[in-house]
Formats: sequence, C-alpha cells, structure tokens
Amino acid sequence: MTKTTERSIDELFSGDPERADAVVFGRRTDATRRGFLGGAGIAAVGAAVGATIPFATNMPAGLVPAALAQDKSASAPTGAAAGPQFLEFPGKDKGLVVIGDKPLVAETPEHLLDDDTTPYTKLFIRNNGIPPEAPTNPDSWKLTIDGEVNKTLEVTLGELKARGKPRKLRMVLECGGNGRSFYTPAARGNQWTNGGAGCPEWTGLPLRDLLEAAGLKSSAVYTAHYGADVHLSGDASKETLSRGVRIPKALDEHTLLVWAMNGEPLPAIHGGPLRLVVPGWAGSASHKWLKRIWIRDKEHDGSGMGGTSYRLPIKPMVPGAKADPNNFKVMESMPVRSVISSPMNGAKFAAGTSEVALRGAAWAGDLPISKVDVSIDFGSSWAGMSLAKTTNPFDWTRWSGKVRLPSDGYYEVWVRATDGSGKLQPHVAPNWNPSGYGGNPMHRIAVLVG
Ligand SMILES: Nc1nc2c(c(=O)[nH]1)N[C@H]1C(S)=C(S)[C@@H](COP(=O)(O)O)O[C@H]1N2
Ligand SMILES: [Mo]
Repeated sequence: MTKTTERSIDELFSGDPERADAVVFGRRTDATRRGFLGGAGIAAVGAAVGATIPFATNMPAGLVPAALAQDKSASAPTGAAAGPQFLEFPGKDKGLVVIGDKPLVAETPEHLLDDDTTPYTKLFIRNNGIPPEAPTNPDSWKLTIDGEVNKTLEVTLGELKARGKPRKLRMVLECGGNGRSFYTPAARGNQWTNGGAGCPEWTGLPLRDLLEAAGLKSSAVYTAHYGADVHLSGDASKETLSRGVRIPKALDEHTLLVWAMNGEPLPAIHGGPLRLVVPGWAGSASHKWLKRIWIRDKEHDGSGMGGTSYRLPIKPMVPGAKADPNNFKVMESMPVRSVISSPMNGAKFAAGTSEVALRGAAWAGDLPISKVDVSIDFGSSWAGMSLAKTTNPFDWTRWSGKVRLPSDGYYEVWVRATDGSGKLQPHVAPNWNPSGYGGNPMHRIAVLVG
C-alpha cells in the first residue's frame, strides 16, 4: 500500500492526539493548554516542519501538520515510509498515483487537477474487473435497452451518433470512494485522497432520448447497467459491477451516453467506445463499455447495490462498529469538495514573499458551488475566493485568489467550499461508514516561505 505513512500518522493522532504529539514532536503538550500547542510543543512542531509557524498559537494540538500528513514521500517518525507508486500507462501523466493494481486504480494528486478541463493524461482510472478488448469497428458496438419498456431497443454506436445533435458538456466524474483515506479507523477499499475526480468535456446523447424512444412503462423505477468487462477472476459466469439509478436521474438531460471525451473518441480505459456519464453521482453509476440498460420495476440489486457498497448509513454509526445493512441507503449525489491545485503541497517560496496566488476547483454532486473560502491561520479567519463561471450544470467551479502572508515561516492553506444548499466541508471526514463513502474534509496544503 502506498498510504502506510499517512495512515499510521492519522491513526496515531486520532487515537490519542496528546500521545501522538509526544511521539511525533518529542514532548507531551502542556495539559493546561489542552487543545492547543504549548510553547515547547510549538517549537517541536516548528522543528518537524522546518520553520517557525507564525500562526502556531491557533494550531490545535493533535493536528497532523499538512507537511507531514500529505507528503507521501516523507518519512514518518513512527515507521518506514513507502513512497507513492506512480502510474506507468500509455499517454497518462507520470504523476498519477497507483492506489490499486489488480484491478488498476490510479488517482490524480490535487496539484494535477489544475486544468479547467481535465485532459485524458490526468483523468483518474477506476476499474473493478478486466477491461474488454477494444472492438475493431467501434461503430458496430451494440447497446440494448430492455425490461420495463414498451419496445426493446437495440442500437449501434453508429446509429447513436447519427441520431441527433450530440451534446458537449464539461461535467465532473467522481468515484464514490473519493476521500476514503481520510476516515479513521481506516475504511475498506481503495485509499483515495481527493484525486478520484476530474472534469473532462463529454460528447454524447442524453440517455433520455433512448428511454423515450423505447417508451418507459409506468412500472419503470430504476436502471441497471451492464458492460463488457469481466470479473477479475476471468470467470465470465461471475457477477461484475452493475449499478443503476432512479428513473428521474436517468431522465435528466445531463445523463449522457458518451462516445467522445475532450473531442477525441472515448479512450478504451475510460469505457470506450461507449459509456454512461451520470454526473454528480457516485462514478460507479457511470458504466463503462456499456452493453445493456435493463429498466427495472424496483431498486436494482446488482453487484455494488447491496450491503455497505455505495451505500451510506441512515442513522450515524459508531466509527469502527459492525454495520447493520438495514441502516444503509444508496449513495446518490456526491458531497461538496474542493481542492487547491496550485501551489502544490509543500511549495517553497523565497524569503520575504508576502503574497501567494492560489487556484483550485470545487464541486458538489448535483448542487452548484456558492462559496469557496481559504484560511492561512488554522481556521481562525477565512477569505472568500473568486469563482469562475461554470459552463453548464455539473461542471466544476474553478476558483482563484490571493493570500497575504505576514512573515516568513510555515503556513497551512486550508480550503473549504459551500454548496448551493449551504452545506460546507467539515474539518474531518463525516458520517463514518465501513466502506468510507462521503469523506470530504477540507483540503489543506503546507507552504513554506524563506
Ligand atoms: N463496466 C464498468 N464500468 C465502470 C467501472 C467498472 O469497473 N466497470 N468502474 C466504475 C467506477 S467505480 C468509477 S469511479 C468510474 C471510473 O471511470 P474512469 O476509469 O473512466 O475514471 O467508472 C465506473 N464504471
Ligand atoms: Mo468508483
């Protein structure tokens, strides 16, 4: 695992913050200043991050400094550090980080989410099974729509392309497990930080056009998606990922049957020649190598629809406790999240630098972004950033701004976004669940001046 270092520091801090400060910084924090670092504690943290900390008095004891928490190559004082394993994949940026290799799963570190439109080179990869061979004639790829419809439809990709004016929409694709690594105790599954997301421009036809052509029966309540990839074991009789969505989401004009990304034929690794894009919802609904959509008369019960898979607790549960499957419901819209894409964590600036330009992105599932704020003083004060116009619903919001730094030293820049319903990102991953969905704590980076 590439996350050994961060996991162990996080676990240490969350289990017993005062002991963690003692282990990491060599001393127990002053009991009379419980919750904040005392004088010697401040000096020790300063030594650990390599600079004085101008806002140290605001720094909560037990806070893992961003410089240690997120630098995956940093040596943890508590154990051996395994550096990140970088992706080697044709045409992909070598900065992508492999978080699973069987099947291949790779995420995009926050500083590589710096493009307005995520290029192929930087889009994350998430596979559950063995991807199919690329077809020799993509236009003859067949899609079937059946089940609770008046007429079963079979269309080829060639026919789909000729069917009407395609739509081009820049929309976020985000893995349901994005942010999972921020949970303590550790949640099962790929240890995503914030990089299981991207925002390419998709070309395709609204699924709605085909559903209307097939004619939904009044019994139609859910979709069920099937693709051409096979189970990891290679056994074709074994179930592979098959998720679905409620009919209103399937009928949303932004839910697309997609054959091109950023103006190019959809790359095979991203589901080419044909995939679904269900923007704003857990990425697992955006089925790749799409062959069949079965319209169902009840909530779909395929692989990835039961137990604690892509499902969230209805009533909060005790972190680490055994889950009662009856207390879970399907995860739909993704929660609000923001990243700082520039500068990158650990950036160093020349002594005397008093202003730093910041850039990033924010998104919130089905909802728009209403605000992005940053703090350089451990959350004591926040400054609003300017938000760029989005191109269409489900586009991410690019944000930018500047912060003034009063002196040389170690800073943390924290970012938090607010969604259109007024919800903002928490300090720690909320609503613990065994599979770690919904982990959207604010992103923070370390910045060193001088
Ligand atoms: N057929 C198929 N579709 C799939 C998957 C899969 O394993 N097989 N993975 C899903 C998951 S969990 C995610 S997050 C997205 C990832 O899309 P990407 O690899 O293009 O980034 O595809 C979804 N669609
Ligand atoms: Mo996913």
